[in-house]
Amino acid sequence: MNMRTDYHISVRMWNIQCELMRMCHDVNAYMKVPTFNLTYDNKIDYLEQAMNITEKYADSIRQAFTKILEKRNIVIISAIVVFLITIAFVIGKSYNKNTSYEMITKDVSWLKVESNKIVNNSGEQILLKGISSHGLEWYSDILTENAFKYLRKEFQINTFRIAVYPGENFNLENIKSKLYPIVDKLIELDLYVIIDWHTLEECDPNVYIEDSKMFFTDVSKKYSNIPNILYEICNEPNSNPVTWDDHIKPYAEKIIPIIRENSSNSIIIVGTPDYCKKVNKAADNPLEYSNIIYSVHFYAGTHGKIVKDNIKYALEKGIAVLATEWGTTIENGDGKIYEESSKQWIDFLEENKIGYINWSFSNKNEGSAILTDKYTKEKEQVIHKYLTESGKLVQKIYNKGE
Ligand code: IDC
Repeated sequence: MNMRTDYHISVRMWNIQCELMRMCHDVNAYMKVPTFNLTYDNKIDYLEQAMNITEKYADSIRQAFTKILEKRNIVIISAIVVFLITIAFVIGKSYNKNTSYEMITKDVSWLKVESNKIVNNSGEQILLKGISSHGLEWYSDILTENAFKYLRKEFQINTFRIAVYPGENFNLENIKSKLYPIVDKLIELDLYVIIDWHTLEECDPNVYIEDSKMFFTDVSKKYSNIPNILYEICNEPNSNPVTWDDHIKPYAEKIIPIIRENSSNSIIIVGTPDYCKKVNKAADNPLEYSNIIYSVHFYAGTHGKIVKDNIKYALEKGIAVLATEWGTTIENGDGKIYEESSKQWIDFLEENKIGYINWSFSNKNEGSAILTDKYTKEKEQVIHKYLTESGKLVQKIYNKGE
């Protein structure tokens, strides 16, 4: 080994020891490793001492570095968590800016009728609580995703009903192009959807039965085996001589198999005589199919004890009942609202575990509409400012006064 090499090794050792000392100094706070001052003159002494120190404290130093590393990991993990929370907050803010109304996810499952109860696939009794559209033909533009999110959050609905009016001007393709995007949105939002064939003025649902067959064939094919969808095959059969036994039941027996062929498990809702006030008539001669619900309708300013008694009778006979339409006004859907009677009705239905769907989510200038006629879909971010008296009452009742 010549002088040059010797010198070179010394310098390398010197560098290594310096590095070790620096590290010792770094961990000093943990380990209380002795430190000492270094001058050029005492470098040989220092080297020796440094070696001794390094050996002596080797284990302690290792542990100390592990601690530093752990500490650093905690710092890094904390930083990542803070970063993610910040990102989530920023995204949440911008999401809220766009939609205003947070989406709450609830479980939709296949519903089943067991005697007079509607149960989910865990066997729990389910109460369908919702709002109905006005005619899809005229009021489809306000049926927007944000409006549904709003109703879901602020009215606590789990169901939305869409009314499709048959009639001379009925156009299947046109209706499907309006209906499907709306139903798709409702499914995405985890809501139950009642597709309502809104018979009314024709009194007897058999009048437009051919259109009804085509409509339900296509819709049940499109939503074959989707648990969200419930089919309401006739809104309000009415007037003399339209009866359950001779008109409504035979009509139902033609439509139900069409739907069941495409979607065997779906719930089918059938209207009852006299604008759905006589659910007792269906109870006396029920359909021989499973998963059938019979509909009852009431308007708080007009109907009371008689309709409630018909409901009790039907439940006692063991059929399932759903109020697929109720209004806060008298039965013409207009004029003032009846707060007390509305509350009593909903209490009665809740006690009997019967679901209820309010008429209607529209901006038509009439007492039963939920929105004022100043509302347009462009106002969906501030929809709450356009609630009518009826809308406010329904919201209060649906939120149980909260
Ligand atoms: C009403 C609408 C109203 C429309 C009228 C006739 O609110 O704008 O002019 O129908 O088409 C029902 C019916 C439902 C009625 C509602 C209120 O199912 O279509 O809507 N009502 O009259 N049964 C009892 C009351």
